[in-house]
Amino acid sequence: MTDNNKSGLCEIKVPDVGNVPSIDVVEVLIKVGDVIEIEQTVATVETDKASMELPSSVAGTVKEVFIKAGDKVSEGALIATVIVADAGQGGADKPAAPAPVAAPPVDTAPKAPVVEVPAAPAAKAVTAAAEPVAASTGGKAHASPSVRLFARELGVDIGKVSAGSGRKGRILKDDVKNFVKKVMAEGAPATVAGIPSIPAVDFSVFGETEVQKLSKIKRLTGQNLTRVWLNLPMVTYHDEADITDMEAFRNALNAEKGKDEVKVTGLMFIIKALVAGMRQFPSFNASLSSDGESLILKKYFNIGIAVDTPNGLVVPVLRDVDTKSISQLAAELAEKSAKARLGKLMPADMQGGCITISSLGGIGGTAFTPIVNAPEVAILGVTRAKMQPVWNGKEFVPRLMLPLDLTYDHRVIDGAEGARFMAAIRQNLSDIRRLLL
Ligand code: CAO
Repeated sequence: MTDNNKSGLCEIKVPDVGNVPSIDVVEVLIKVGDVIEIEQTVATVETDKASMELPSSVAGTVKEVFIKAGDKVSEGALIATVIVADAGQGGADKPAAPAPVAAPPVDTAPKAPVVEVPAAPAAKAVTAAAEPVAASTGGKAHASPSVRLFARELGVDIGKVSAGSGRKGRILKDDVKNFVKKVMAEGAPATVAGIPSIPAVDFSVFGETEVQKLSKIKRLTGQNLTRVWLNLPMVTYHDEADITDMEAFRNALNAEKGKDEVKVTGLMFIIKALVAGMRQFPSFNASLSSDGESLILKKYFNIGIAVDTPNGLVVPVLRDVDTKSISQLAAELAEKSAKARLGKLMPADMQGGCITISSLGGIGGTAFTPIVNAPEVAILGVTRAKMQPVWNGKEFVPRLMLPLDLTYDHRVIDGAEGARFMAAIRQNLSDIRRLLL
């Protein structure tokens, strides 16, 4: 590996790091024109077993660099050429050092014969390298591979850790820890997609507190909702449907039912009105392909129903609702929501939905903005119906009005299409004879 020459141009090469066929270059710490010292780290590399730094055994000016972060190299690969700066410093006391000669200026030495210098006679394995490592901007930072690895594990760009407290300004683990503490105290930038996280607050300073673990459902729902919120440009459109006649029919229907039979709620009619709307506007019964290039239209009608349970929100799916009667749907939802509240739903019970309905009508409300249950493209929110005076052209008449909230993925649905879809649902509910069409 080492080959002395009087010219002053030295080649730094990858040394033998233990008969490893492929070595990953993690960082290159020198660039053309840098003046480097003996033992200065020129690159950090990793094998599947260890991370190590490759120090230079010559001092001088870097003429050319042949590797970059992310490269895969092997023993003997050329790292850089260096014009030796000082005849007395060329590593005369090191076996790998070139014969000391005065270094010519950088731009006058291109043809000089070269001396080969193994980069890391002193390279030492410091830690197991388990994960692929992103290229860092910390090329100038003076730190050992273990400290660099520690910083990477914490997501810290070591180049930003300014003052190293070690010898000659070397960055130590404590410097990285102190940097993290400082950033946290200043308001912690960059977590999800570069969005600043909410700073941690010690609430006990203000009064008594109690820590309660979130249920698994709540944690998973939270992750999913955050993902949807960050990925989908959503619009919520509000409208009201006159359900006076529908309600009269529903009451009559329930009056006919025996006391053990499941009562029909307005939700069953909403499901039917929604499905009729999806038939008319197929882009609502669709999902965007993962590359965002096409729309996958569904020919089946499965409706997810958000169910409130003691452990959090779950969404059982009623399948092929277009083929089922109102009474069948009522019985099926009663069974699935009971299962949901007992925590007995199976994953298959919650898969395959086309659109979700989130009904808060049994609780109250005038409007809300539900979040789309992606990869579905829309969700219909429902709040409490109430009697209102409605102008019929001649007089105000009391009508039962149902507030509806449609949130849709604006990448798939245009505003006008959303309004037309909602109008269709409103008409279907206001005159349920339309559901026969
Ligand atoms: N306006 C007025 N009354 C309503 C109504 C509305 N929009 N919706 C329901 N009601 C009435 C029902 O008719 C019923 O009255 P009676 O007891 O007199 O018959 C009562 O409120 C309770 O209804 P319900 O909520 O039990 O039944 P449902 O079929 O309407 O809803 C279910 C079933 C499972 C959707 C509901 O129980 C539920 O869990 N809702 C919460 C959903 C949720 O948490 N969504 C938020 C998700 S965040 O996006």
